[in-house]
Amino acid sequence: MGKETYQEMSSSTEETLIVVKPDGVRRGLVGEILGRFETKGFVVKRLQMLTMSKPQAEEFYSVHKEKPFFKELVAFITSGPVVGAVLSGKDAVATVRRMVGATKSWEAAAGTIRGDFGLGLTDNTIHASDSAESFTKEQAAFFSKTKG
Ligand code: 3AN
Repeated sequence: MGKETYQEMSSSTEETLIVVKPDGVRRGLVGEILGRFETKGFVVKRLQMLTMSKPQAEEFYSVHKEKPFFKELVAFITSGPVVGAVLSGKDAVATVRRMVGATKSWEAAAGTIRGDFGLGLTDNTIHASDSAESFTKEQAAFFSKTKG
């Protein structure tokens, strides 16, 4: 492998956060979902199952606080345990979002997680950070009670 190729690869390695939502956990999809990311080549850097408190969920979803569906979103994400994972790999934010698929699961392409595992909107199986800035904020909110 040439030096340039190596630098190009290493410079685009980044991290992102995925959260398997309560519907995904209830339906037993945690292993399947994490497996897809591992098979793709992402490395799991942090992993935690927890049930978010209301304040934690409001912090986690703070970018959506003016949206009409904010209350519904907070009520849903706090409705049961979720599993959050920090994934590391090439172009992680954009690549993981492509694997997650469109927000409306019924419109999400086959082969994506939302496209293959559900028909919901609020209950759309999985959350994934949409930018490096969101990742930083969401990781802090998600792991606020966790060390390491
Ligand atoms: P995504 O998760 O695809 O980035 P966003 O950031 O537009 O979607 O919305 C955040 C979350 O809010 C979505 N995952 C979905 O659960 C929920 N959501 C988005 N739009 C609506 C809506 N119109 N009604 C109810 N919930 C919504």
